[in-house]
Amino acid sequence: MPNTKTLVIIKPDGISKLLIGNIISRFTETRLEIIGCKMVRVSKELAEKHYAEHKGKPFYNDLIDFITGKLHQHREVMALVYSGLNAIEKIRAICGATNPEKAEPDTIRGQFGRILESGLMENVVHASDSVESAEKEIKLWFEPDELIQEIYPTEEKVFKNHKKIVWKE
Ligand code: IDP
Ligand code: MG
Repeated sequence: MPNTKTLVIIKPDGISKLLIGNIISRFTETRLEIIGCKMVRVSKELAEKHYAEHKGKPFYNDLIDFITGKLHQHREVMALVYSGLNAIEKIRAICGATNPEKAEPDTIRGQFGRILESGLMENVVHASDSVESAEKEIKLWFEPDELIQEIYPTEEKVFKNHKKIVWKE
């Protein structure tokens, strides 16, 4: 397998349970490289684009509430891009199965996930599941200049009347 990229999100339950360090340590064992990392307040629009494939499923509304932080004290998530050999498979193996009750106990989801009374699987992390979804997700969550490598082709565009917040002089 070639060098691949994958998007990881530490979900609001992972942030609330103070698991950022633990999760990144686990991923560090893979020796994959972090090429982007940021904290994000997830808008409904971003959540709906990210989980578009699940629209219409019984857990969809709860899933959107979950990822936008409505179920936790912490409204933010951490988004990371990992790069390296078999990145997608290596990261998903450490995350474990989607259902935390079925996930192996030595995986992140097996250790720290749970199923809510509503049935929603609160499973601490998201990780891309294929090269195609990784590209779609990375482009959704990150601008080109937020990554330390140019992993997909870019182009220069000039925006007129483009307002931008900068540090005050
Ligand atoms: P994945 O996160 O392992 O790729 P997906 O099928 O893409 O799993 O589902 C996205 C997220 O939706 C899951 O991580 C989990 O939080 C939630 N989810 C998936 N399937 C179910 C279900 O059958 N019941 C409740 N929640 C689910
Ligand atoms: Mg998925």
